[in-house]
Amino acid sequence: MSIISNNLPTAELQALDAAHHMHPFTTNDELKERGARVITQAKGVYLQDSEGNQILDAMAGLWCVNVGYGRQELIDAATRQMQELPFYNTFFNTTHTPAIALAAELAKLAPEGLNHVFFAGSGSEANDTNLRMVRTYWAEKGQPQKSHVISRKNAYHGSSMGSGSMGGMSYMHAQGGMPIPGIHHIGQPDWWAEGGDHTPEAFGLTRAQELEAKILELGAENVAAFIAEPVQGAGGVIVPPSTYWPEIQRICDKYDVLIIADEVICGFGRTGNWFGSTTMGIKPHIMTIAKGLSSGYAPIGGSIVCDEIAEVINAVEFNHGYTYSGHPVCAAVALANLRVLQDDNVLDHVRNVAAPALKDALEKLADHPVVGGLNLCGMMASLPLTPQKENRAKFAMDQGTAGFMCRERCFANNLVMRHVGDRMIISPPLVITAEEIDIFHTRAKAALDDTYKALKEGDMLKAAT
Ligand code: PXG
Repeated sequence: MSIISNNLPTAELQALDAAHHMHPFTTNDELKERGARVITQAKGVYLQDSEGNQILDAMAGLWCVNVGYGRQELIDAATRQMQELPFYNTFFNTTHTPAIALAAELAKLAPEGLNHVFFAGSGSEANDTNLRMVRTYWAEKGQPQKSHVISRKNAYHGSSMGSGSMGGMSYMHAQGGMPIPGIHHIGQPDWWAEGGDHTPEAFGLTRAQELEAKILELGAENVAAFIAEPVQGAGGVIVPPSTYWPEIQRICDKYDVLIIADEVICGFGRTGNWFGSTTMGIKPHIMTIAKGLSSGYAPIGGSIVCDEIAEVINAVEFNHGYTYSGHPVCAAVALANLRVLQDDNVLDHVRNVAAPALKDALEKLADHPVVGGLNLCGMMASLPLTPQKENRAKFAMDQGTAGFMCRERCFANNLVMRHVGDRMIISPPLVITAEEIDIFHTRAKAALDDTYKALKEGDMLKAAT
């Protein structure tokens, strides 16, 4: 077998990558032309690529490396667990201590009444679990018709058939037969892009009331659950107006509709609390977790389930599960991650240091002529780009063109900011220091300046009419 390592020249690695590796959410033929960026190592909040660049990762990998890269505690936990018991399943009346300990710890950290954990390998898998679990719950309660699930346009809940159907990404639904039947999508509470002349508060109420209208249209007796991210992440960091979640809660309570809070991004400190549900004042029946659960060091997800649903599901054989449900190595890494978050008081650091410093930095960036506002909740944020700051105008050219240009200029300034359409996304490791946030600010400002200059020179600062 030939050895492919970081010692090979970048071009050779890129050629091999293009020949054999199909990337997710990518036009692979275009990537082949450009060549994938090869990441070779990482420490703290910095990535290193095969050309030796030190890149500040303001995306925490993919919204997940909450404790930063290179934490020895997580590495040791994986090593120890691999030596002791690298794999055993949790089917057929067996269990093991990593799964036991992680479930118990999650029950302790979760809001009151959420005391049961069903493990999965990812957020997508966990949301597929949730879909089957809520339908099974109502069926076992003698209401099999109460099976419809309401979600939102531009939500992201994963990429498998169930989770992708519950997600509201139209470009995903265009491929492969999604959404599956029984899933419905209402409008999102994106005041910045869709609020027009309404106040954010009025707009939040209007969008929440779409849920009531949809429940009445379907018949409350047919609606199993509403699923939503407390703060939408992949949709562009959409922080709902303050009126939104209280109204959603009122409606779900009134019509006996379960709430699935998808905490895959919001969970484990991202919004300044253990869970985004706490930040937003939501009382969920199920929370989806993944990503920050293990800080991305090992693939693990799950559903934290309330007593009421667990009582019904535990009384029957729930014919569902994954080979890697509660994988011992992943569970051990997740436990070590939760220990780091607690022992290092990472949530206090977020509340007292990182989130205030990030807010300061982003407010300065929001003054930039090409930035049209700021969406911010704790350590997740987006800066929407605009050709016309005064009225939150969209660009006349194809959506995402300016965002892509800015992302490329971020890379050129050794910074990772992802773009969603024309919004720049920020979701750094939670352990980022105030000094590192200063560096983030300097690089982001340079990238925005470069983008603005290029847009001006290309006569691309025209607003859509
Ligand atoms: N729910 C939410 C809220 C997510 O953000 C998932 C579920 C699915 O998790 P898995 O582990 O199956 O990927 C996610 C994942 C992006 C991006 O480009 C975001 C996600 C995944 C991939 C890309 O922002 N979020």
